Amino acid sequence: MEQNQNNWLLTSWISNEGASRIFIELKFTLRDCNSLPGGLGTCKETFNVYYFESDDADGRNVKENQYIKIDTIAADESFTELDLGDRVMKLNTEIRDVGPLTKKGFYLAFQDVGACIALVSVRVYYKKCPSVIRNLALFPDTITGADSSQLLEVSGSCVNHSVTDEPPKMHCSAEGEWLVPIGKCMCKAGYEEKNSTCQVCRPGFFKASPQSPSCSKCPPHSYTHEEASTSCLCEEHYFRRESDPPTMACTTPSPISIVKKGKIAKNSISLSWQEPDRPNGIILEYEIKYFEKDQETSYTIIKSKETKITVDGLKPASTYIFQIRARTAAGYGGFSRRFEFETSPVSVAASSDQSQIPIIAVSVTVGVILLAVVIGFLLSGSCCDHGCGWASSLRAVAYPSLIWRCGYSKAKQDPEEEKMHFHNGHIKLPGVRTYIDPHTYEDPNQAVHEFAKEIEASCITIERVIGAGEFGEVCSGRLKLPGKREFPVAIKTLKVGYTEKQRRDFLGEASIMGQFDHPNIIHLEGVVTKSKPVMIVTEYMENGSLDTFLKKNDGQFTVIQLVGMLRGIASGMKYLSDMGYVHRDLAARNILINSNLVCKVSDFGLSRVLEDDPEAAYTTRGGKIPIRWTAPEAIAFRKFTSASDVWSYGIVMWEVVSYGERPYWEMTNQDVIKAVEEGYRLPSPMDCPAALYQLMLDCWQKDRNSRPKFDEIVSMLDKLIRNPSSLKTLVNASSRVSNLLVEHSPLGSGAYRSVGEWLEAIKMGRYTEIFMENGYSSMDAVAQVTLDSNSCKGMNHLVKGGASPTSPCFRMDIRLEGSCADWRRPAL
Ligand code: Q7M
Repeated sequence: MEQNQNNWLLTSWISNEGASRIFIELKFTLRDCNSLPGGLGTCKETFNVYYFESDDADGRNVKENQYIKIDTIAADESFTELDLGDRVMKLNTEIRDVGPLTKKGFYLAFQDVGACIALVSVRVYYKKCPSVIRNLALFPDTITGADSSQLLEVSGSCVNHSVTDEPPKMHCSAEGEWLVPIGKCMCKAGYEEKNSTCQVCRPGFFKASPQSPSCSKCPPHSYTHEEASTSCLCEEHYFRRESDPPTMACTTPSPISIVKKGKIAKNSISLSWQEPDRPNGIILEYEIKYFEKDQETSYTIIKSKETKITVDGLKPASTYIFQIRARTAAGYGGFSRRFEFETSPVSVAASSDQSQIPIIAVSVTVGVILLAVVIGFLLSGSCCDHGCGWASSLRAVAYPSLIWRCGYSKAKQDPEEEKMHFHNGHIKLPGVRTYIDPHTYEDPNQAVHEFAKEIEASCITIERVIGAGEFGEVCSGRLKLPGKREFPVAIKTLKVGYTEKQRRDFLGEASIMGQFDHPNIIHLEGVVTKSKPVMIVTEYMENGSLDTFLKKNDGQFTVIQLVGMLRGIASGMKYLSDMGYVHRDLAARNILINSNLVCKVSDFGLSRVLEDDPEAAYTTRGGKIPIRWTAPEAIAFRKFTSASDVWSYGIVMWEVVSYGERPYWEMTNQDVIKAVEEGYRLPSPMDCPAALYQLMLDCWQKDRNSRPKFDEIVSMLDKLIRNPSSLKTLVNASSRVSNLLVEHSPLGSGAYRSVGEWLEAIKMGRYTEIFMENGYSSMDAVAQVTLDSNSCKGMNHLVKGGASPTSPCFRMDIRLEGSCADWRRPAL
């Protein structure tokens, strides 16, 4: 109410953060002078706003007259006493801007010359064009210009994996809006635009140049396993000209189009053909495939370096189909169409073709030699006695190169031509289907595609990680193949960043598994090699590995169920041994079991070396062997055969019947080797049918030839299943000492005068004190020992009725039989 009011309110220093135009928004209330009794004359309805620029907070003490006035602010709305009574406040909002600013900051000041005013808020701000990606170029946060009509030109930078020939530009208006974009960036080759970023082309897709709009699927007969591909590689036997664009499909060389017959005899046909007109490189050789008409599953392939050949060894008066293809450095071209020629009839040939006689003579001689060699193999048991058993001698017959090494000369054949016989795509050996070591393939990729189906990654849904394999994660998931029902699968993946060797080893496993087709062998569904990650897909086994499963379900199965599992494993092993495949790491941990309790032989570890098998121990020669499961001859001199697999099978039987107990418990590998060598064997598991334990002992015969064969084991188990009462007889409890190694080659009955002497003899002298403390001071007392399997559960320790619960648990490796005098020499 006083005259000449001059009240100032000053803000603290405000940084302008680089902006040259700032905005001030004021919110205030103001009392209507008319509503003030007697206020007229002194009362004001406006106030003033000033600013003062300074680079720092020192400007605080400058005089009021140095402040620059921004404006006088009047209220749009004032309020009266009446409004006050209603508690209504009329809030005014006014915005002013100031610029261009030239210093780092400023003060604001408010001057009141007699108004009834309440300044509710002051908001100070500037405007910017926010960072944005437009046309694949990134434009940064840009503070608007000082002038209210100014447009700022801003350069953008191309986002990751994009390029441009004209740097993109845009304009930032004073209001903070982006205007008028010029120029653009494009995703570089191998990348495509998605959501304003450049995304890598997935394996199987490519983008050849920045100008192409998006990644495209590899054209027919080409592939890429890499991300960010700018082109696709041609599949084997397919080519693309240097001058062809990468969008063009790969094609085979133009196949041989004309095949002419030359001389025809009753056993032979001469053929000639023309080199293809666009051979795609120098032709290295031709492959001639032929078979008797309507017997396509059984064909022969011969090779020739020339454009002609005489095919002999044919049947008289028979029609043959011929197809020829060329091979260049880049691979094989497609086969020609089929050409049909007929040999001449016998009568004509016999009279007119005298020249056939020496051929017949040679053929007969060769046949006899062949027979002799085969018989020789059978008698000697092996052709190359240095570790390649019967299976490889069979293989030797199939592979001409091996035949040479084994001292068997090929039948009359042009050295330029090699002849191979096939049946259903496999090398033909009458009546035997043999396992082919994928290492015999020069090109491991060929091996894997020979034995394993390629699965498209899009058919697979990965659901969960269920474990870690040597090359990457093992997952469970589902497979939906076209025209088939979806079903669960296990998926082994090859981790990213693998080496070429790791990929080869990883897929080598699929080349092995893919050769097997048996209900008790883990079934390979296929492989994913054309995209990443590379995967091996097998059927899914709900219950995982057998050892863990049995431990989890201790004592839960009937004897028949256990024998059923063993029967399955034996049947799978019979199949593998028939195929000539030696497993080398048969153990319960390598058996998978599904929800129907069907057991399937598999191999979790590496297929060849057992480096990653936790059970594998180094032998003196540096190899790695799972000692507890391995036959003595395989440990001693690496004689791995189906007979050594039978030994391991016996150990698996023991593991199964004892629900996953560890063979030889915590004995060291060295002690195991020694004990087994001295003739001791695992004792019968608890409640084990005598017939099963007998079968185990048979499998553990030192002489490998005396061990049963897998087919005999299968028949034996079948017999037991058919006649369940045969399983009722359990191994006599008194003769069964769960933790003892049983001596099977009697070493004479030792008579010991004292407990100490006996314990020394069995290398358990360190336990003498414990025996004494627990009252076993005489051999008679020891003879009274009874087994109490509950006292030291799981460890199978020998405990006498009176042993105190605090007495240490220990193992006593002896055989208890009748009186003290009868005891055999204790083993360990
Ligand atoms: F057939 C044989 F035994 F002769 C043979 C098999 C020879 C050579 C190699 C192989 N390979 C082989 O068995 N591979 C293999 C693939 C998948 C082994 C195990 C699996 N596998 C499953 N099928 C698993 C599974 C599983 C399942 N649950 O169905 N591996 C696992 C796993 N589950 C690894 C860790 C954890 C869980």
